[in-house]
Amino acid sequence: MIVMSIAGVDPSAGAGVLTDIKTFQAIGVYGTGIVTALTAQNPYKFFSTLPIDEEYISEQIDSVLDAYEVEFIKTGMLYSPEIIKLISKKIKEYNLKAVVDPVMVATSGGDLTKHDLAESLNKYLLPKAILTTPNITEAERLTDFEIKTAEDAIKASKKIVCNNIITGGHLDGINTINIEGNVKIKKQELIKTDNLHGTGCNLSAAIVAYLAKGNTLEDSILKSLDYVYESIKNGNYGTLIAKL
Ligand code: PXL
Repeated sequence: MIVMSIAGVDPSAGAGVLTDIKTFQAIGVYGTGIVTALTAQNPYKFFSTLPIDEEYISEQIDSVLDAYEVEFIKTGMLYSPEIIKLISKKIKEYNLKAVVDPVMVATSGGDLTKHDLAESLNKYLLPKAILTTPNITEAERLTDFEIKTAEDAIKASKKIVCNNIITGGHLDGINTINIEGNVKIKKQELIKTDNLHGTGCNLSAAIVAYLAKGNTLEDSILKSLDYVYESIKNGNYGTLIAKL
């Protein structure tokens, strides 16, 4: 089982492609990684971004898919509307099943893009996705609708153009899952910590790994919520580290 992450590189390895690969490995699938941008950052401070040319992102994708059979991918930081359009084209070309993490702002507060990506995500990428995994802020941007309560989250989930989970880290741990219009709530205990950097990346990567292992979309989401919860409890080093 070979999966793919298309995302940015966080050199501190808490977020982006590096943590995605660790999550894939921890769940037992082989991860490949396409780089959309380099960043200079640590969990507490975001310094800068260096985007990769679209042509070169395209070549990375083609080079991996030329050799490997991949069914499930996730997308993270995509940086620009042009890159979003490119990925949308590749999903169609290679018939990929994509989980889209609609990354717009880093946990540390750094902007991961200069652009307003919500419009192009809605127009080009989400209609082709099997799931999107916004947090509250991202769901608000995608829907232009303010989320203050659990009821608001349900309303927003119905406005999003594809299956979605709106994560509840900033809503008392209330995760809102909408699959084919059926909305379910999964509440989780919140863990007190100052290190949540990359937890969104790990969630979408875990979902892809569980899907590749043959789980249904709903089971993949539920197992991934547990996975990320356990990971945060263990210090959020991106993944669960095998006990030696
Ligand atoms: O968690 C969002 C995210 C995604 N991708 C990259 C990041 C971050 C947050 O810092 O750096 C590369």
